[in-house]
Amino acid sequence: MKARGHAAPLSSNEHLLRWVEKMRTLCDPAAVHWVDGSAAERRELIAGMVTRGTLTRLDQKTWPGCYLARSDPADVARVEDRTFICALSRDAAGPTNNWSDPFEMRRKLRGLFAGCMRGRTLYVIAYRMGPAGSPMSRIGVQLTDSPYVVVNMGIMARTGRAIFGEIDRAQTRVVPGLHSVGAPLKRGQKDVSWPCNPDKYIVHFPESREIWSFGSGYGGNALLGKKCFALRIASNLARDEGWMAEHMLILGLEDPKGEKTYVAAAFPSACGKTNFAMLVPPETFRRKGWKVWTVGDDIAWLRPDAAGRLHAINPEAGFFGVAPGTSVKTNPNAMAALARNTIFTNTALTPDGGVWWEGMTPEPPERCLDWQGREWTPEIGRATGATAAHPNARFTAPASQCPTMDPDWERPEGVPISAIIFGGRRATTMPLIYQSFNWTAGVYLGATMGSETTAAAGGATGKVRRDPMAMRPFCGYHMGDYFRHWISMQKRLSETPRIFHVNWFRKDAAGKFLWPGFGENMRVLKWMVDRARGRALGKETPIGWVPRYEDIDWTGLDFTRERFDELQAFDKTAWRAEVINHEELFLDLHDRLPKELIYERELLICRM
Ligand code: TSX
Ligand code: MN
Repeated sequence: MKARGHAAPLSSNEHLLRWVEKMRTLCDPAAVHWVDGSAAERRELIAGMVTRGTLTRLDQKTWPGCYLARSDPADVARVEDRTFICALSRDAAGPTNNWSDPFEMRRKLRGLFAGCMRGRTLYVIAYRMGPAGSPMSRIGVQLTDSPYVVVNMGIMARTGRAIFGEIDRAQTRVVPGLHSVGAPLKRGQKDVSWPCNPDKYIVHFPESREIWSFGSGYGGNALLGKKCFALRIASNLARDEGWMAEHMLILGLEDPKGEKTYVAAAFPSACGKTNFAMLVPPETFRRKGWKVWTVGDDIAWLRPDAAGRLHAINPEAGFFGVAPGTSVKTNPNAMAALARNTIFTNTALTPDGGVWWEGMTPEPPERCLDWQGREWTPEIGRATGATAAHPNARFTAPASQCPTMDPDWERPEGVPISAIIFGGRRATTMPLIYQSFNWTAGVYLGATMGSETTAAAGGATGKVRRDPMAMRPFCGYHMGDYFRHWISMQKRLSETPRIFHVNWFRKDAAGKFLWPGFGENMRVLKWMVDRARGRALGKETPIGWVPRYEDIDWTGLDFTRERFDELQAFDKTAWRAEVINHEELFLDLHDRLPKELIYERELLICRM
């Protein structure tokens, strides 16, 4: 074992050393490995996982630096019902979070973690969320017994020796996170390829800024920098410190003059957020000089600068994207990003050592191994309904490999945000695009946004689920207080970003999508930028400002005025039901709901 060379601490921070020692004593691992982030270390970790069957090496000529992991079939997604916000008071967590008494939970966790790493190595990962030298960046330390997590964290965050150096130099307060797959090994016991525990706990202590994660090796449960830190803990930091931690992509729109306008956008799952973040403008736009630049695809940290303009950074360094549906047609930039140095999880494996997933190519391969390693053919798929890839199969790819990465994506001061976009998947009611009258009306719009559930999410399909700011599973405190924080941000800003709502998914009476979506969304984006820069007119409606047909650039697309009117139609009956539905969410939050939102609802009703 080379592990000896990694046993020496890479930090001299007393607090960190004491905490690592305390957790080592609790978890009782066979070895401790301080992650230096070197290429040699990564090679060793990967080689070990290939030997144990955790990773399968893909054909290195066609997929250089790429590997496939197959998870336990019971460890394939985030576990929202096992996710806890352990604030001192139940009320501080609010009705949208699972709450547990922090003292009781600590007792429970001490029991679960006692001896949980026996026979395994405890890895110490220092990671930074955010670019180097940014006052908006934050540091965390994750302890884990999963080498899969170490390698994925190495893609998703900035890790390694340099970050330990930052901890030592700045004596910064770091966010501690303890993670275990919860599968100790007895002496001589053979390991399985994907160890995990049926009993899962994803626990956050917002007051002490701690994360404890037990039993899962998968994505958002195990890569603690992402949902646990950058959203649930960071939303608490942001409220206390006057900034915002949001479930948003960030993109830059460059016009033919070379002027860039940045927008941040929040969508619930299954709306194609990653596709939007990497949008390819239509040919006619590209010829005129329009470009779309990617800053991030999932999380934005937003803060007013000294002049009161909202600036955003992407705290992440990689994409943890849903593979199914990703193709050269739907997202060529993601396909380029994942072509090398990528970890695939729960995709299918083709006979030539490549990966495949539903929607990657028009035709499925003649045969392959499915996400569980079983023989799969299109015939088997048709007969059993089994997909080759798991619907939540993922790629972990370095952001730097995305061809549309903005040259300024790691600018320490962030990028200035001119507009915020909310969206959802709605077959009816919601027009393609409208703009809120002002900041507070925009907060109402974000607070009441909803999306129809798809088969991929599990549960009933086609029902509207309210998902405020796409933060329902990620806000680490009371949703009513979160709305209040949003409203109060106006006071810190000299200029508020314009707020829009989009819906790419409206259907006609025959059940067909009215809007072609994908690159054509550029036309809508351009109107938003024109509005934000005071260059476009709008038309007032009861719900907000909308473009007239002639305000949109239609060159290169055959889209009639009649079709546009159908897409933008304000259906009074449908909106009645919509507003009544808003009340249901408000009832859940009533004791902490800002009165501004109650007034906004009244005004909306009056206008209708
Ligand atoms: O990602 C999507 N976007 C955003 C792209 C920048 N998808 C895929 C969502 C699944 C996660 C979309 N699907 C979009 C969209 O804008 N729109 C649709 C709906 C749609 C699907 C297929 C067609 C049109 C619309 N096909 C044809 O019109 C031929
Ligand atoms: Mn997300």
